[in-house]
Amino acid sequence: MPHVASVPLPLPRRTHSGVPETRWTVSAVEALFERPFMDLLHEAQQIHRAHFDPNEVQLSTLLSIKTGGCAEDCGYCPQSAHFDTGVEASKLMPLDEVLEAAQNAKSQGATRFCMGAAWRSPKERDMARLAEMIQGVRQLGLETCMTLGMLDLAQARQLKDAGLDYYNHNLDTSPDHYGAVISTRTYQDRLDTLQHVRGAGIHVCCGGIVGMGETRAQRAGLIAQLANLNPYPESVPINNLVAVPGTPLAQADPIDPFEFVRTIAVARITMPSTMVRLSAGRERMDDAMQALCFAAGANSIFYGDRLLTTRNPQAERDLQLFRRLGLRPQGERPSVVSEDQRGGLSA
Ligand code: SAM
Ligand code: DTB
Ligand code: SF4
Repeated sequence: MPHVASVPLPLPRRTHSGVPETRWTVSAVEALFERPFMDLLHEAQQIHRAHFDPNEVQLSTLLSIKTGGCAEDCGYCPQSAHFDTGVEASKLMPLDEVLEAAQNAKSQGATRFCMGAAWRSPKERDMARLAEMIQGVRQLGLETCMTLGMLDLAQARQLKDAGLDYYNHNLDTSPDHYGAVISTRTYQDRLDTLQHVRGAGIHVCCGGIVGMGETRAQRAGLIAQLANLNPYPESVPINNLVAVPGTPLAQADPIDPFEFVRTIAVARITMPSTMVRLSAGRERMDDAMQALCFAAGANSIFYGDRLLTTRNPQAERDLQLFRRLGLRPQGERPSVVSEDQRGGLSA
């Protein structure tokens, strides 16, 4: 008989989508983390298959539209003005440069374009240009995402009116680890922004970072927070800390790779229909670890040679990995394996 470790039952809860959702206690999420690795992956893979094509991966490309000089003190971030990381501050990028980058992302196969700004929150004077960026990127046929810091409801509505599809705003870590990482904005500030984004009818992209010296219970605390958002986010980026010299977290101990894979699996199990994005930190992951992340239920990546200020795997390396694993970028039709791809398979 298959062995299933006993996990405290999640509590049923109200839903507004018609699909029953579950409320997760931190201890129930922690119990998932503690399951034998193979059992955990098996369950995550089953849930993944019930909701998605397991061989399809969604590709989002990032662009930093306003870099560095940020007033916040997020301890992981190379763009904070509080730390000396060598990142130079720049002004908001002109529209034509943004659209050129978006066109390149599309040509490389991305379906979503995520524009990030190193701001505490956007200023009124920037809103018109941000709206033009959203409209222009949409006209190219890409989904639009922005991450600009805190938003009030009026700002969220302005972005929605311009056509914004997704807004990324991360909880980053658990409430009880948060104070060790950031002091200039509160956890509640983040929850408020998420509510404004939801309230304006924009899809929510919200996740966090692991490898910031948190405990397993704190990783479980982050996932429980995300899974208990009602409804839970449409996209959940799971970042592995990119330890940048000059930031307070530069010397953080890297997380055990299997613990990272577990975090992906637990996100998949607790948020069955979300896009779980294998996010920052892939540059230091080998192909086998990334394959395990896809097996654990990740079905999206940041695609393109740069994240915001740090490196990401080259697009060609990702496509090669997809060929070896038989994964398909979302939006590409399933096809017979070509000669070219066979080359990749046998490489
Ligand atoms: N300034 C905006 C904000 O913080 O909301 C948007 C950009 S900010 C860079 C977006 C997210 O990137 C952060 O919330 C954090 O989760 C992630 N991030 C930033 N630096 C990172 C790093 N060194 N490693 C992993 N993730 C990072
Ligand atoms: C997210 O969760 N990760 C992305 C995106 N949302 C904006 C950012 C990762 C940034 C990594 C450090 C850098 O390149 O500056
Ligand atoms: Fe600023 Fe965002 Fe970096 Fe925090 S994560 S310092 S808000 S750019």
